[in-house]
Amino acid sequence: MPSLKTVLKGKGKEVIISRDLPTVIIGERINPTGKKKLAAALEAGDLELVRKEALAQVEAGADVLDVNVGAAGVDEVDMLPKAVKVVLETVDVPVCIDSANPDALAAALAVHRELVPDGKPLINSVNGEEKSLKRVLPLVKEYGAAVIGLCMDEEGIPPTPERRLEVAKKIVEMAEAMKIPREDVIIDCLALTMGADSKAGWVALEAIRMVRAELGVNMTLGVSNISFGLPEREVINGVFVAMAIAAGVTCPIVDAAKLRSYILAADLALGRDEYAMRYIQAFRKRRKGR
Ligand code: THG
Repeated sequence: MPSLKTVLKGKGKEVIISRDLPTVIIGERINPTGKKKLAAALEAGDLELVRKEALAQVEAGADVLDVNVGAAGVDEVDMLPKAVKVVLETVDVPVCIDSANPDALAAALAVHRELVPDGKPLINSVNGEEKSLKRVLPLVKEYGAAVIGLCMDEEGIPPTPERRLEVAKKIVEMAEAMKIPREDVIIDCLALTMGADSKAGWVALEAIRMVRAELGVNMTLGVSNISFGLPEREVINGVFVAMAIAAGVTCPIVDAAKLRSYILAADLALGRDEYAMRYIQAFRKRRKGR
């Protein structure tokens, strides 16, 4: 399968996702999951922490920022567009608009278009359920966005790699039937926590290899999910992100400050960093106090 190119556009920066280019880092930190302070701030309508996290993540090497405001007591239809606006005002990287609520996605996309008329955001996400495909794919089309397709459907998250591939195929086919190009669909094979199921990592990796071989699309993965509840999460996340990249993930969702060095090392080990320039450059900058 040839490597497809997904182009995302923020206010200033264009980011290209492809197996032939360095791995693209989607920063995960604008997300109240496990962050009491951020959850409380969002509940109070305070977006100062969102602004801070946006700046810090770009400084740490994030190429795209995931924006998720899902927490108890937060009206996502109201807050997601506001958070996207703050991020677009603060940094120039593309955004990944993260919500399970299609109305919140639609509201955030409208604000995105207003602020960056020639931009191209990433919608996170659609899944294989009829009602999700029917509601979200028209938004992808209307806004000329790219979209993350989760490998789950009416029956939940398939337990086998083969069935995750089937869901991925269905999403890609439904998108193509609506004239959404295949390169604008990024598949997420889903990393579940290995603390609950020790085969969760393997199932995701095997699904990634199958999707790469059969569909050739770009792939993301919420890497931190894998280590919930386990000790030394950075060890697990660092090893797992390298294995996922080797298997075919091209734009993982991670904490850039913690995982960028592992991702640079993975790209180097896979022959995607000529003369080790990026790896050397990253650590040279760091020594100068960056
Ligand atoms: N796939 C897609 N999108 C996703 C996910 C995915 N979006 C959300 C999530 N999963 C990925 N983002 C996160 C964000 C934070 C954490 C995990 C996944 C996380 N947070 C720390 C915790 O809960 O312990 C917070 C601690 C801190 O850093 O302060 O682990 O799978 N498409």
